[in-house]
Amino acid sequence: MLMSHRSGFVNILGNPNVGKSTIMNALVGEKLSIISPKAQTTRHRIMGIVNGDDFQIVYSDTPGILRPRYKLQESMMSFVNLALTDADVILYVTDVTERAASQGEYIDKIKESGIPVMIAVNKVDLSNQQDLERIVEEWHKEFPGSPVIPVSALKDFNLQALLAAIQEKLPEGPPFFPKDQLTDKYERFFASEIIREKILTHYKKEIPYSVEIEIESFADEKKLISIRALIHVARDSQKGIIIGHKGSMLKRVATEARRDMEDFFGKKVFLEVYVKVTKEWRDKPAALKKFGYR
Ligand SMILES: Nc1nc2c(ncn2[C@@H]2O[C@H](COP(=O)(O)OP(=O)(O)O)[C@@H](O)[C@H]2O)c(=O)[nH]1
Ligand SMILES: [Mg+2]
Repeated sequence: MLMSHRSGFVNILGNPNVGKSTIMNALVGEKLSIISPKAQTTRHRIMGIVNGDDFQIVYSDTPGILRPRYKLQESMMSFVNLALTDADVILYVTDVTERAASQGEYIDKIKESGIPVMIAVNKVDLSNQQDLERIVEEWHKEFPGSPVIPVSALKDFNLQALLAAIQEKLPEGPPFFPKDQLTDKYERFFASEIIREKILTHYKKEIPYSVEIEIESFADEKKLISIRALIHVARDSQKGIIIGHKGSMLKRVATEARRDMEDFFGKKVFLEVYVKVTKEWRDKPAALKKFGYR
């Protein structure tokens, strides 16, 4: 008898900073999506594929739900809206600090979509039993019939229950991607994201939001990967901030990024990083297109 196969797109939606990327990485078992305490860390839709003998789950991590203030954010939100149209299952991520009742119109869009929803209440390590029971109850009221699963992606708590609930909702069907494929993105993308994560970590205020990384060249040679990256900033004044006193800041970014790249690619990396001013790129359609936004 042929074993039945299940496969589907599980799209991860929710507000900024609730832990969507942390959950996807934990479920996939690889650090595909960069994570930071700052909102809007994720700018693209990133797929993470998990394969078993009889199933394939294609997760999509998305930027958080937001009201766009510039063109880059409009594009980010278009990734979110797209994720609402092609999901087999919506994994709505919230955390213990959010209230079900105050989620706004996006929740209505999710309900109207008719797509099966499951709710992951993340960061339960920051809550207590009593509060948690109330929060779970509120989400049950908001989404009657949908599973509400408390998890901590950071502490790896209850992710197995989440996975089991997801698998139960997967439709029957053949795999969408080859069974050894992990993601829809190319190596260059991950190289650029690793650099952006360092910038999110080491710079304050508007700097991380004004930066885009371009991988000018990526040469995978026998023993080493040679990467040349450009850090685009939106204004002249930001260039000096990125570089820092005698280049100290940029050096730190490059060193830490190189180490993470070596972990990620499992190979020695030679990394060169330059800074370039691309005036107001966040509002320039041509620049956005070049950087892979729609
Ligand atoms: N305490 C706690 N923090 C978490 C948990 N999951 C994620 N975080 C933190 O929440 C912040 C935002 O995480 P991220 O995955 O980037 O959120 P996203 O914007 O929804 O993708 C980061 O500082 C994470 O380390 C969790 O289970 N518990
Ligand atoms: Mg994210």
